[in-house]
Amino acid sequence: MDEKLKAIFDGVVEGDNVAIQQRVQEALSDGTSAASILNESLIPGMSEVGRLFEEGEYFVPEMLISARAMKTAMALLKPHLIQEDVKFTGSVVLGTVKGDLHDIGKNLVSLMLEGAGFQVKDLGSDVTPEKYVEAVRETGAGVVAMSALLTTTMTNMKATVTALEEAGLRDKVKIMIGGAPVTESFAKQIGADGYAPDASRAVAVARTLCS
Ligand code: B12
Repeated sequence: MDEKLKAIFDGVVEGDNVAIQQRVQEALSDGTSAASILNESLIPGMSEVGRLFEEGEYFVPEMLISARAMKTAMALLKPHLIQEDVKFTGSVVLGTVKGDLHDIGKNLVSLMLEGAGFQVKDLGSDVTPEKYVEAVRETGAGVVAMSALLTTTMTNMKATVTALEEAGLRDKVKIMIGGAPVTESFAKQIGADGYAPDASRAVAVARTLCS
């Protein structure tokens, strides 16, 4: 791995909020692309944090400080990842499902959708099925996008699909889902219309669902 990218990777793993700002800014001014920083340093850095947690070396506080460093870096990358002058492509209601506080992946999906010209209503994390229903009614969005990082909260994706059906909105919206434990076959199983394994493919799926 390139030295600068490795330093940013280390910044995420160590949760060093000050160093990561400097390192990202330096890499950007040296001409490293925002996409390389994201895909080669930040995302692998969070995967390493997950591995350390799994092995009992890291606990929730360490995960939290790494998440904070990742968010700091993402805020610096945001203007570079969002292209200018993009045409309005569609409207999306997005959130992390009820019981789940993981929002880094969801924020990335939001960023990439906005960058591709989608109007995004971001409901945040721990979003109840009722809140999705309410947001679809308010915005008339064509797509509902849900994120889940816990196997225990994936079931709330199904609960949201059911809530949209019961509210008579299911045939008015397309539903897409994602998050580390989510799969294409799970999407089919719960009656969602689309699945993507990462934020850039989320854009491609949203485009297909809107066309
Ligand atoms: C950071 C982190 C936290 C932080 C979250 C901070 C935040 N603001 O997000 C904190 C400390 C709060 C946390 C808490 C917990 N966590 Co946690 N966490 C993580 C960690 C290390 C990284 C997650 C992350 O941000 N990844 C980086 C992003 C970019 O990736 P991503 O989320 O997968 O998103 C990408 C794709 O999935 C996709 N995507 C995501 N959303 C969507 C949506 C759509 C529509 C689409 C199309 C695509 C898409 O695109 C994204 C970008 O490419 C993971 C480990 C891991 N490897 O995932 C554990 C992990 C998810 N956590 C775990 C656990 C167990 C917990 C806790 C239960 C721990 C505890 N004992 O309290 C709590 C639960 C709290 C709660 N109620 O939610 C487990 C889950 C195990 C499981 N199978 O359910 C993991 C896998 C760690 C592990 N290896 O054991 N966590």
